Amino acid sequence: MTELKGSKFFILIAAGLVFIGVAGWKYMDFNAEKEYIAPPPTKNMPIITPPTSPPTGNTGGVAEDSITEESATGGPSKVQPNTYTISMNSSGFSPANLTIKAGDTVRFVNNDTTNHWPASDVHPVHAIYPEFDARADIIPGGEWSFTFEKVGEWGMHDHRSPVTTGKIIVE
Ligand SMILES: [Cu+2]
Repeated sequence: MTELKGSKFFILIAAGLVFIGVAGWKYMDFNAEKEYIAPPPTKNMPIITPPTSPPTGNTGGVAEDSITEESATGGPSKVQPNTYTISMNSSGFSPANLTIKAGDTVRFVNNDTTNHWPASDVHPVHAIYPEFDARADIIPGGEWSFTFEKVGEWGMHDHRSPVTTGKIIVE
């Protein structure tokens, strides 16, 4: 009798454990599902944005889209215009001399802590290529782009510091 009682007791315990296990699993499953449906609010999380770094201007006048120079077939094609970057900093224009094709664009990027003003020679009236004139200060971190349509050798200077010179050769 004691033995039977003992085994009944064991079965009862075992059934209880199974019940607790199933119930616990269901409960956790339910919680997991609930959590999936309603994720915790993120309103208090800090919004991380990538830092905006100033343009480095280290492209050194290298064409940014020179891959378009040749067509895929390698045959003669209309050459796509390129964009070149000239950095303006405490040591002047970098590069100071640049050879481009008619229709190409030059970006003048101010990487200095003072204003700069690229313009065609001759200071102060800029009459040699009047359109090639920023006509305003380019502030630190700012830039100005100009598309050269006229073929020729165009001397330039910094209108804010005319001793700073350079040349754009348009072929
Ligand atoms: Cu000038």
